[in-house]
Amino acid sequence: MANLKDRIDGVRKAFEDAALKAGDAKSLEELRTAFLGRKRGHVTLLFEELKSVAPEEKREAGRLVNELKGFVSDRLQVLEAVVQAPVRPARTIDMTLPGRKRYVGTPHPLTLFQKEIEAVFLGMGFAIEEGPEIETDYYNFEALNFPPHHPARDSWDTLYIKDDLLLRTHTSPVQVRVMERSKPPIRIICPGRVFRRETPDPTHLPMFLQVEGLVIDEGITFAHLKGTLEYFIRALFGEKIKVRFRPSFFPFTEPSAEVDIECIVCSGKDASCRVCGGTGWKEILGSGMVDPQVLKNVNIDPEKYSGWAFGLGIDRTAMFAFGIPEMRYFYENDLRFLRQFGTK
Ligand code: FA5
Repeated sequence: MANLKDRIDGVRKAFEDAALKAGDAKSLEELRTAFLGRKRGHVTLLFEELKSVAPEEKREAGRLVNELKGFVSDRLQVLEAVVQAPVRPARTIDMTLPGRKRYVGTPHPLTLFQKEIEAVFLGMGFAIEEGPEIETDYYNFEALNFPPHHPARDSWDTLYIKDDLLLRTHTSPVQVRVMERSKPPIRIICPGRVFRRETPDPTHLPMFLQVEGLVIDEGITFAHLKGTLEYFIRALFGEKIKVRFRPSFFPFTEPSAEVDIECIVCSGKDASCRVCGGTGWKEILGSGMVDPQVLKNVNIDPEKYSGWAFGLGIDRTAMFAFGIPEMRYFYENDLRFLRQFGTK
């Protein structure tokens, strides 16, 4: 019996060593045959040996050999299940998939458009000037020929900070500041933000951008104003754009004209167009010959010098240039809108 016990331990050890090396279905099959094979399996042969064990030890010897057989079968079953398990595919990279796009910031469409405007005027020899957004009553109104309580002030619904201090309602105060500190010839544009008490709609905002233009020199006439503005509008919109000059009134220019361009949203075909109101035209700027009184206010001799000025709404003009029916889009900061402009 002691001899058989050693043989059982030896077979078990041999099986465990061999099992460590069996890594595929074929070697496991060979292992099963070597240990449990019907004729010459090591465990099977142990059952043969039971015949020669003394009768009183047979029961215990049989239990030990059966236990070994159970151990070998169970272990083989586990190992076979492991090698048959489906192999997970290795992680691969599909080089044909498009890459993930990282969006970088782009200039705001109004900034892009302002730069376009500036480029046209820089090309004509104009300089760029800036002025404060908080202005005094003098620069926003009085120096521009709006005496206190003048009814023309009502056309600009003004946001006051204190009695004499306000948010500028237009960029025209910058022309006064420039004329005060420089001598003619003057050829400038002044882009900037302006503020009015307005209810927003597709073509009106309470805060918007204007660009002011001013030319002062000897012999300047309305023909220069008309030629320059027509050239500028065609540079922005192309040769075919329809432009019209319409008589108007500003206290600081005489004569004055507003400039309309054809409604790019409906081309005059929609009687209920929310942009042009069905007229087919939309005003984009005010202009005129600088009133001699304004020149006197800044000590420029109106007998010697004359000049013209204009003030254009950048947002409203950009709306037409980009074919957008609604100016409020510019300020809603919706990335789906903003990403359509500039480099993507
Ligand atoms: C003026 O502001 C004058 N300072 C323009 C001027 C300058 C005339 C120099 C003569 C000489 P007006 O209020 O019309 O004018 O505004 C000029 C332009 O600003 C308009 O043609 C329009 O394009 C734009 N604009 C006016 N109000 C709004 C608004 N609420 N929202 C957006 N754009 C506006």
